[in-house]
Amino acid sequence: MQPRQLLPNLTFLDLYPPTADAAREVLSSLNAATPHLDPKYFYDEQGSALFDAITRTPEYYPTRTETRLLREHARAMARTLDTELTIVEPGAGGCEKARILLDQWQPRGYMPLEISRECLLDATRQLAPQYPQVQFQAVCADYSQALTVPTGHQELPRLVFFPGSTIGNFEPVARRAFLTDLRQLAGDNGFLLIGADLHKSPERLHQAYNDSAGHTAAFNLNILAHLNRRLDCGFDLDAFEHQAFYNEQQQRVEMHLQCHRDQHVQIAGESLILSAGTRVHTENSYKFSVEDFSRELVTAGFQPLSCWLDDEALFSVHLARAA
Ligand code: AVJ
Repeated sequence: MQPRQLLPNLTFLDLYPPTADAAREVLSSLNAATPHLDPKYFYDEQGSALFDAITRTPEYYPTRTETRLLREHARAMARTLDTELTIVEPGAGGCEKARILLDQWQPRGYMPLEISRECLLDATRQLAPQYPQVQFQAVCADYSQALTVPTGHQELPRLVFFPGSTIGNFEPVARRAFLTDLRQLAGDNGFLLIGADLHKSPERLHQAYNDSAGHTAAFNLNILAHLNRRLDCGFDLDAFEHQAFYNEQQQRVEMHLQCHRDQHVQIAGESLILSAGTRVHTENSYKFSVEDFSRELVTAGFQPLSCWLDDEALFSVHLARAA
């Protein structure tokens, strides 16, 4: 597939995952011993808007804390990097955080990878004219399936940007593999700038994932609404209830959808029954210590360069280079 030229400095490559693949994946995860859904299915246009609403609640500290860290330290980061580069961002969403780096770094290129085609197109069509000196290569893709990106000739060093503590969505074994994939993506002369949410009181975490306006609940339920829209499954959203809690032993926040009424749904041409009392696990959000996370970066082939925390030590941003 060839990239399309949308603007003088914006190309678009559509690798949107085939619907049949999504249907089979959803069917098998709902049929598993622990019924679950991959959190990537949160993010259609509606889900991205709901996540945005979450980030503006007083309870949800990660986004605003990380944004502040990036704003305050972007210049120091640029000095440490001391090279021209291309930013590659898996799961870029609306590219809000990249804007901070675009403003303060003047990179030569920016390549967002995003599963929601609408978000990606809206964001890059807006951004590209505002940064005419940056080459934008938008790629619509499920980065959890294949973390490979188009390469040009005479490439500049890449900085892989993975903010938001999305790394916390991965189970420990998968996380290790994914960080190694990010190391591959960065290349031997590349860098990684990554956000990791930190351990804190269970009360604070509970509030962040149970905001009083109900945006997190709506976000969680939207995973079913999205699957209805995309795959015509026939979930009755009223039969499900949002649950989020801190699992101390696993050091993660868990989100679930508790089913209160028998559900007959259709996926990939098959019927599936979710009986009352079934709980569908929709997300894990692991929390870290700076020391543990730095060690994980080393294990994945990175050399940590710097790490920035806010005053309350709520959130961490790590800069590393390929070792
Ligand atoms: C996108 C994974 C960083 O775990 O905090 C927010 C998603 N889920 N509220 C997180 C989320 C519920 C978020 N990440």
